Amino acid sequence: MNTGCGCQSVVRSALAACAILFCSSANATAIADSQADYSGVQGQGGWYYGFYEGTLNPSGFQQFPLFGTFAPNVWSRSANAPGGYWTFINNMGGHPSGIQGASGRIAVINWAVRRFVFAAGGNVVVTGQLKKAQACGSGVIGRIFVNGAEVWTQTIQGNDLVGVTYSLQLCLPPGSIIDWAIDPRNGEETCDSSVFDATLVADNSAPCPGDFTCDGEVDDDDFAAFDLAYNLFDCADAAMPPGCPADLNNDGFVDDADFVLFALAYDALICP
Ligand SMILES: [Ca+2]
Ligand SMILES: [Ca+2]
Repeated sequence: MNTGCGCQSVVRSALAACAILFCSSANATAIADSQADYSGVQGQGGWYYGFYEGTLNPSGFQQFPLFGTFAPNVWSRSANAPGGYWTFINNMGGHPSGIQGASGRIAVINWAVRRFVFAAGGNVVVTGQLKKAQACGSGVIGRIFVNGAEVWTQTIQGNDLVGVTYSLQLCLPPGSIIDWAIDPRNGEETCDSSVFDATLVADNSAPCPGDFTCDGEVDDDDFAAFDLAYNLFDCADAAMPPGCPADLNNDGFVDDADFVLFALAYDALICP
């Protein structure tokens, strides 16, 4: 990014001060939690449950038709029986399908997918874990896609019950789609039950917190978003966008102190 302009230095200083004085001590505001929000209703809380087949990327996403049929509180394509699919998603993670057709299941590659549609958008930190739920098999590959692009991937060995954690700082335009996909790894589905979860938290200490639309500029569309939040004032207001992104100093309210920070960024226009 271009950082040659003096006014941008002022903005950076102001934002750095925010980070030191306020943001680091403020409570992070949760936007979504894959475990706490999990339900038997597609789209509830912005979450969807499904799989990829054929087109192994977000454009191939299909929703699961069944809840509670494979096992209690589990999304799936079929019952847990010969002639069905191994593919499922539960509250913790899921299971893909592969070409072994183990135990009489249909031999086809499915990546099991949990999807979050972030209607409001904004700066977020996404954290979670990926690990095996059974110590056997050839392992899985976890993949995270944001608006169609893969942003994170990790191979987990078959016996790895510890796995890895991840943390991604993202600026997500309104309506962004995040997918957490479990790939059976080389099409081999044996023992692929895995944990793959996620929590989204508002990140008001992001490099360009005034850019609510995440297009790299703080301009009129961001001003409109700020104005809406300023009129609502209280971050606890039910109408406030999740995470209260316009609360630039993280004190729980969108007021004149935030406007001062926003105006600096608006004057600079281009994100640092
Ligand atoms: Ca913008
Ligand atoms: Ca504030």
